[in-house]
Amino acid sequence: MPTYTDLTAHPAHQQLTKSALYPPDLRQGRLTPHRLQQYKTHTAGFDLLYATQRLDDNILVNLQQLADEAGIIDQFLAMKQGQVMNRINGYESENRQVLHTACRDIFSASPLAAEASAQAKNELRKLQNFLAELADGSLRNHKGETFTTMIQVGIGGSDLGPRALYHALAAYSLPDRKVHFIANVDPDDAAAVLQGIDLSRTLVNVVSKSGSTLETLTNEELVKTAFRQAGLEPAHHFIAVTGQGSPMDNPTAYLRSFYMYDYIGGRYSSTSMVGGVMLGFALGYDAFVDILRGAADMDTGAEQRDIRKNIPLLLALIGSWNHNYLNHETVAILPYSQGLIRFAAHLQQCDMESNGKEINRDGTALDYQSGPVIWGEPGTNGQHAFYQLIHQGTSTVPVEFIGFRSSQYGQDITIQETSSQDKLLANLLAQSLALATGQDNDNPNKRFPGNRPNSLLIANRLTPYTMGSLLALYEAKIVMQGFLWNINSFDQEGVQLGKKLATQFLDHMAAMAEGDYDGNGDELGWAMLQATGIREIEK
Ligand code: G6Q
Repeated sequence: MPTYTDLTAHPAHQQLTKSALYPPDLRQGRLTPHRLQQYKTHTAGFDLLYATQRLDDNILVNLQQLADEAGIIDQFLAMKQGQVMNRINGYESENRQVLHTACRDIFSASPLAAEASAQAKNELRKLQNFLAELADGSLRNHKGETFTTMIQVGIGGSDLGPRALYHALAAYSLPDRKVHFIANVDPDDAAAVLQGIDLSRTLVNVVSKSGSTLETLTNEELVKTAFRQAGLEPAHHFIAVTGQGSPMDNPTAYLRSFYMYDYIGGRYSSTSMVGGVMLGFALGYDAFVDILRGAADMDTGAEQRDIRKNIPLLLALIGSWNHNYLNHETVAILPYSQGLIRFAAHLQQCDMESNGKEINRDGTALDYQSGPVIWGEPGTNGQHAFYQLIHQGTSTVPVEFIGFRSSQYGQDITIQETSSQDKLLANLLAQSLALATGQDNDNPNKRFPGNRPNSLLIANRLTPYTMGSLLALYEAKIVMQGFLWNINSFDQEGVQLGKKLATQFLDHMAAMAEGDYDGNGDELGWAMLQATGIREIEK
């Protein structure tokens, strides 16, 4: 049973605090070819180059000690084996297991959480049958035509990860298959998607673990209305992915129903049926299994105790070094891959909803920083936008670059002896070096301070396998940081207050619509409605 200790109570913390007074300087020749070779590791298809971090061997030894003292790997294994980790000791909490890894622990004869993996395999069989029916034509619309389009309706964890993966892998889509997403309760989101779609050849995949999310239920109704107006029966087009026993767990109302289980958190659910149904439709069953295989390999690699052989663990520790010891507040995730256009948005949720916590697992206030602010956009676009601040701004932004040696489509052009992919990669390498080494100049305006920490994750190509691996890499990094910070990375109480107040505003609006106006009891709320001009109130 792992012990839960605050970061500041570990002996290695004292060492790291001292080392942070004089962190290694990356300028003036310190970044050597030898260092580039030495500070490099490999896990499940990815190389991590970290020579451009402000680290040395001594600090790496201390980070290893920190990982050992915090029992990060023991906790990671306990999580994978099904220990109840989603809890705050002594207080009411979700009190659940955390078993997203079981969704892909399906390739070994002895999975770490056998029951959860068996449930995952069962859902996979259902998915395989469903996709086979679509492929062999036994499942068609009322006119005997195949389904070509899917709309996924869901929000938060039921949207961001699956959407990021779809964009990442759209290059491998089956012919004549397209997916659209509706998440926002803003009616313009649905209206824009519904424009120009042939609903008769469309499946709607409604994804909600709770089956009670306001945005998703509202959008489901909105899209059902569009189907009815087109003379189509929603039950012949709508699919549900939901929790067992949820209000949406009603197989007769849907063409097909799939389950996700309560031990899988929304933001960790992309490899469950939350992502599986849509990705299987778009890419085919085998490609979805490849995603799972990549994730499973990374999950296994993440069990390695030597931080220099475990990318997620090393990234988690480097992240803590930059955040807790060098005091950098944010992390930019900058993929040099157009496919990863939504990946930073997914990580924003996965990381910030997991590790944006101010109490430890006993409910005591932390006296150190937990999760950093995460943000990012694909390069090279970002270079023409916000990189100015990263190079010369007054805040230091640690960067995690991601790149691939080959493009996905392989459609390229050679101009002046180099391909577009070469140009992309040249920019990626240039940014990493420029941030680390900087450049002196007598003109202060042209001076680059350098010493800006960054690392580079690189794989051969963005495929279903490497996408699964990359997803699992970040999922593991995030939970490992949570273990290190002694926080519960698996709940999200911080979103509740906003939901409660939104319900209160909706009650006021409904009351006004019925002429049942009563400004008493919520003076601030009524004043907000009035001040913003959303509702005029005469008192
Ligand atoms: C993720 C969160 C949250 C959740 C959405 C959608 O970890 O729990 O983003 O995924 O609120 O919830 P439902 O899937 O229940 O609709």
